[in-house]
Amino acid sequence: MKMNRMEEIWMIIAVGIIIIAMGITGYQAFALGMAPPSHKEHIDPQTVEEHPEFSEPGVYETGDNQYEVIMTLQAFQFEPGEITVPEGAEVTFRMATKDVVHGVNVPHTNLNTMVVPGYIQEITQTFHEAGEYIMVCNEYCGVGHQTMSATITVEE
Ligand SMILES: [Cu+2]
Repeated sequence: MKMNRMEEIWMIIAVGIIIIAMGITGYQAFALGMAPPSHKEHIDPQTVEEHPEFSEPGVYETGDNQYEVIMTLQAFQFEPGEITVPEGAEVTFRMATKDVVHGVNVPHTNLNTMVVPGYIQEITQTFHEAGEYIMVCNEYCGVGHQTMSATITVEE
């Protein structure tokens, strides 16, 4: 097969890029041990209320300015719907949904995640500024989706 010189050069470059990319991915996976999350906590979405951890949703102080919010989600509410924590608090949200996939987003923070039936979702956020934050569901979950929200009050 007769090939144009430029074609040959670009083919070598393209194959080279693929080999480099595979090399980087392989190095990250095997040498650095990077992988998708593997420690997943399971929960039966139909018996969330009977689960020892999720039977009493609420805000719990777990340490020095550390809080844990045990939260259940269902169409179309977050429970607890009102969360109050002091300024600078490190808040770990542990969440489980009782029905469909819901989203959890607090605008102007990095708190943004999905809560998928069957899994416990955990996300930690430190609230540095006092004020009132709104938590919204950003994963369409049904006809009342737009009313699904909670408030987080960060006190000075
Ligand atoms: Cu929702």
